[in-house]
Amino acid sequence: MSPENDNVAIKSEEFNVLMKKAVKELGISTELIASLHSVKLIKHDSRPWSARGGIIISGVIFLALILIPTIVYTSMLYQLHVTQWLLDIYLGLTGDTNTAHESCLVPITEEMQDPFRPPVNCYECANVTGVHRVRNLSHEDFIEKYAFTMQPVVIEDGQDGWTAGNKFSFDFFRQLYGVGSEALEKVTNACQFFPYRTEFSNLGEMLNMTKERAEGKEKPWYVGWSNCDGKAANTLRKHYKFPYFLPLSLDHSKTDWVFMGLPGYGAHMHIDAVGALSWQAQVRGIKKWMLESPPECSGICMSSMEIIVNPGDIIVLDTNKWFHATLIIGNETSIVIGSEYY
Ligand SMILES: O=C(O)CCC(=O)C(=O)O
Repeated sequence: MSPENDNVAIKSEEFNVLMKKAVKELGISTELIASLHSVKLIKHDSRPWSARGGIIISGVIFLALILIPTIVYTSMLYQLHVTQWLLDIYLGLTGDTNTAHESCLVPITEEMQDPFRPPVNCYECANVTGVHRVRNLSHEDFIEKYAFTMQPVVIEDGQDGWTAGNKFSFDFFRQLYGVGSEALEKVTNACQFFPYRTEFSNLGEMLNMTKERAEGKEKPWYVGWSNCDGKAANTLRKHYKFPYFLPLSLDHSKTDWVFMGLPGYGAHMHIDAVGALSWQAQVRGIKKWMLESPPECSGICMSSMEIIVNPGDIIVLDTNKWFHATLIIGNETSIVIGSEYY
């Protein structure tokens, strides 16, 4: 027993002796004594700490340690997080309607996403036996067979008529996002940057690497970034067209993604939680994609498959349902531009 509880026990013993005396010697009934205001106060004060403040303190501890983290964590996982509401309020006040480039105030890490993503409906991949390679893909076929299915497809004539293959290079991007330019400032402050295994913390640092390193003579590098700058987007779009097989009736993200890096490197195995499907145009270099079906589809879907994507190809796949990793093969620096649709 604690000293406080000892004290309480002694006091209530003394109190009981007094009560008995009053009943026996003065003839007062126990009900009358119990109804006295001062007795009520004494009884109240003599309750142990745990009975007085315990419930409130336990409640506070429960809220602080269990309930609040659970709500915040769960809401972050489903990207309906409080920060998103704050962001919406902010966007409403500022009149900015393009939310596609806004990043969450609390970053959601892959470790948090993977174990809590919604499970895949394995019927969607049960019939997938490999990657389709097609040409002349009509809007109707794209919608019916690929747009929202788990069937990955490479559209081999996807970049016909584009000049990006001749224009995009490390130097092209270094000029597009020149030191001190508005485009670089916007991309640094408002877009996403994936350093993968490099030490770069933003696009500016990456584009500032030495010529030797850019050419693969020093440390390796592979990075990705989203372009949410309007002027830079206009320049990029001079060299690539909206993929011909994508119907305009779908919702298309205004944000472009660029992935660039040296042979031998790529993205580690992961699954996305972006709620959109993506297309990636392999502008330069050759990229191998390794796909794995999610563990809940083991025995139902092909466990893994590989796809080689060549310059001129566009790959479409649901990166929210397939675990995926990439590896640049061949000798050339890989440059990819892509975007998302809903
Ligand atoms: O293109 C890559 O190397 C990685 C792309 C990727 O992981 C993604 O789009 O989620």
